[in-house]
Amino acid sequence: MKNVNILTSLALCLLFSCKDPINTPEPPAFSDGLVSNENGNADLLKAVGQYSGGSRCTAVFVRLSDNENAPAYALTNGHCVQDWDPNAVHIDEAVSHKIYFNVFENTPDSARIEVAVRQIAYSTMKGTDLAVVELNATVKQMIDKGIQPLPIARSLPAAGTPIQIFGIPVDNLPSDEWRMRRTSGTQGRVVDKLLEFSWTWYDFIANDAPGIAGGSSGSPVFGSLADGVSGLINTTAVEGASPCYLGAPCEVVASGTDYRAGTNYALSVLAVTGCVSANGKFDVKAPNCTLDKGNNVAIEGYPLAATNLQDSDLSGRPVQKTWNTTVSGKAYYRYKIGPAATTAPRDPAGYSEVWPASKMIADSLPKVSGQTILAVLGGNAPTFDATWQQPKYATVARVEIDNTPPTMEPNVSIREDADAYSVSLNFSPPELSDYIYNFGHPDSVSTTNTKDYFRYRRIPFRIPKGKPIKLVVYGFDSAGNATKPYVKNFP
Ligand SMILES: [Ca+2]
Repeated sequence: MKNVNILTSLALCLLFSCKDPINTPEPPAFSDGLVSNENGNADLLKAVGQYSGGSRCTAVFVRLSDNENAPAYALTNGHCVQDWDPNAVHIDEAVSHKIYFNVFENTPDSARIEVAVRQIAYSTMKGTDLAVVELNATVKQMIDKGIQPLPIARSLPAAGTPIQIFGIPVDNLPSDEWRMRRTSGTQGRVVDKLLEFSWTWYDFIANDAPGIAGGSSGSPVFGSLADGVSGLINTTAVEGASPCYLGAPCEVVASGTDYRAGTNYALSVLAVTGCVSANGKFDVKAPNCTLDKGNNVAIEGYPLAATNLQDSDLSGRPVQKTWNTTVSGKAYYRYKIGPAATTAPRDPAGYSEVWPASKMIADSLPKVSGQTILAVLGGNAPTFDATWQQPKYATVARVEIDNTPPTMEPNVSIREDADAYSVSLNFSPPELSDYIYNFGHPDSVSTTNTKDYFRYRRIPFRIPKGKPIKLVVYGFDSAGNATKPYVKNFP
């Protein structure tokens, strides 16, 4: 009987390619650092490649179905493939990107396997940071190149359990070390709202793995390799000069925001599994697909940061005191506004009555420092119904109310030649995002009355030699708060 059973299961294996995970041997264990594939022991990691688009990222070839004639798909971050619009959803857009697979420590550049990206099947930075890219190859053609797809996990690793991450960091590394590295750590808590730059992300998972750097974006996160890809690394808190700005993601907490230096964040990819059609193609309209389908209003007019304690800033420009936001793309909308800590765009409670899109959102911006959120739902029916953009997919704008002076002083470079001093003013957003300056005879240049000052246009200006000259410079943060004056007397 036993022999018959073995024969039967072998026959089944031939028919079904033995894809049952129960029959999959546990993959080998790897150590942190560069991954070598000398004996083919890391062959299953050929599916992790370097994404080459506008920037360098990591991508992973995943199995969406058992149909080997279907297109091959890889997952990476939205920010690796698209513009940085915080509310756009991109579907089926052609690009000229590529992915290099087979990038191990011992693999020469000539042995990398280059596969073109046929199109962005799906990409968004709205609520998450996910791209599904369709490769210019079928699953079978990838397998014929020696690259097997990795499964998508059925659940996230539990908080507190070990995770491992495979990716190709490039920052501060010579190009001959742009090779796959493993890092490991512990699956952390799920963060309800994570903020960075203009983005608002939900349910990202924190982790503590070291070595995440530029190029790691899109790196797959695994509990065990056999379980498959559970998430993708998208950001890390390393450049913490200004929390919640670019490179410094911050978590929304009851008291405001919390910047946790050294923490990485990953998005879940579990939802991708529901977005596959019967023929194995990725399909955001598939009945079980919960990804944002882009049935959304567009909004514009709000600033990234603001302070409205006065009517104008030191340079004389009027201060934006309201949301000043126009809504387009749908005939009607509902909205809500409030502090990030207490405003949940995905919660249906608290949205306004229905307004026509012709009406601008002109509510006052708050005066109190902190992150404030505007969430908008749009629809073409005059009353809110199932055809509308649902709260789960609300369009979100975020403004940082910042009432504090820049944390940096004006950054002034002066070069001297035979006739003049050449002055350039150096930017460091968001703390030094704008400058005004004036110079002239020391008695004629006021440090306090700035109405005659010039806005710096990123072109160095020249101060002639030979007479006493006073130079005054003010810097501004992105909200418009001014530094103390920088004053220099020449010669
Ligand atoms: Ca400030």
